[in-house]
Amino acid sequence: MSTDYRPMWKELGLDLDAHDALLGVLGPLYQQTFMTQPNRPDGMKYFDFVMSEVHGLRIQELVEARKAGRKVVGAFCTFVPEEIVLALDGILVGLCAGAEFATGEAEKHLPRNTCALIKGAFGFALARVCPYVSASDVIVGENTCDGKKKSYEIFRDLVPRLHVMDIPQVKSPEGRALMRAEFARFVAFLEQITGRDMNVESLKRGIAAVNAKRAAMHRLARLRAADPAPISGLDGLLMNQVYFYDDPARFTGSVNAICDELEQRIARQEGVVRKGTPRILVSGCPMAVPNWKLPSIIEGTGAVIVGEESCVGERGTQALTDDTGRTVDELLDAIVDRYLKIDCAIFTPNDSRVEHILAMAGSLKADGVVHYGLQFCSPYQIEAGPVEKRLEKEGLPTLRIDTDYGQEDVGQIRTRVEAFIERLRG
Ligand code: BJ8
Repeated sequence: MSTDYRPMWKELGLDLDAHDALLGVLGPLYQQTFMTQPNRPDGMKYFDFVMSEVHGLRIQELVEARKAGRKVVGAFCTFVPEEIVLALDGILVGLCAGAEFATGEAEKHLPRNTCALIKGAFGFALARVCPYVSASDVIVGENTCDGKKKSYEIFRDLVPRLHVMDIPQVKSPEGRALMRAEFARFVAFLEQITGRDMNVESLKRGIAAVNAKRAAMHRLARLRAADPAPISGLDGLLMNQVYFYDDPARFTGSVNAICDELEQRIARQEGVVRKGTPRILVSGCPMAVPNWKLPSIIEGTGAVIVGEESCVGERGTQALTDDTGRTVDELLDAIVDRYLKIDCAIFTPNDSRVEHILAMAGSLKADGVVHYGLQFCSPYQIEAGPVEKRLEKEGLPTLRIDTDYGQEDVGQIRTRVEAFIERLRG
């Protein structure tokens, strides 16, 4: 970052010393994880720039947008409908929580056996190091897993404004009705804080912007099916992570520019690894910035990740919203139908998730699946057993890794991943 953003961070109420400490870790980690990769597509320079300015230029844009009267909505979950936020001229940003920070402080509010994602969210808010939390006019929580649901009762006191959305746990007609009512309540809430009314045109514009973003990610996913892989899994994950921060139109353009480049690479049979390199599909809990631990280990062993069955990945981007409705009600119905397709492990039963993993593994020509569970995440850790059984039954080797954001188990995970890759090679 060449500009001095300290006055802006101070105005946002950040603890400048703690924030310096955070950036002092993130910068070198990014350099070491991403910039040492060979033969990256040229278009990744844009994403490197976004990441270098993730607490700078992007925050400045949000601050300026707020001055111009727009509202910034922070969210922790892919169930928060961006179409609606955009339709009311808001900006949706993901609140990452992909690292440990001020864990001791977080554990004063939460039991130690809470997943790292929730503890990370608390740590960032308590230590005042996240400019996205500070720049949000409202944060949306969602009643998904028990950990999140109960922790929002405490989180409410740590942030200026929290709106909690109830999310069904069963994909039944009643579950759908609940989601429909909650999305309507979200519309009313946003209309009240933005002072705007949603109409067919604005909602169609919101749907078009988000669909374009998703379609670009679908194009990227199709290109990642090529062998040799034209882009690394780390870079693919990075694009999925930036999805949650960047301006939607600019992001869409940048992903499509990389896809143009990848198409040329594929035509030349050029890859980031050799043809025949073991191909891994990662499945499970979301990996938010700067959670690059497991992908770094996997790709460090000489395999390549070709897809992410994750909310920071294809679970989050998988279906487009039908935009053919002629009234706000019809369009809202279509939004609900789209979000109800998300196969998060909070649903019971959640059979469509394993079908989606199998479909992804088939289309991406994955040789094996690494299932990633965050410790103390009951939904994904419990679902991992039946998922593994089914994938193995279908002939898809599967490795289950349960971990957190700490570095203590890196050596042990590397040994297990190496043995798994050997199994795939065999
Ligand atoms: S739609 S996956 S983003 S809820 S890791 S906090 S589930 S204990 S993140 Fe998620 Fe929405 Fe579902 Fe996606 Fe709880 Fe598990 Fe922690 Fe988790």
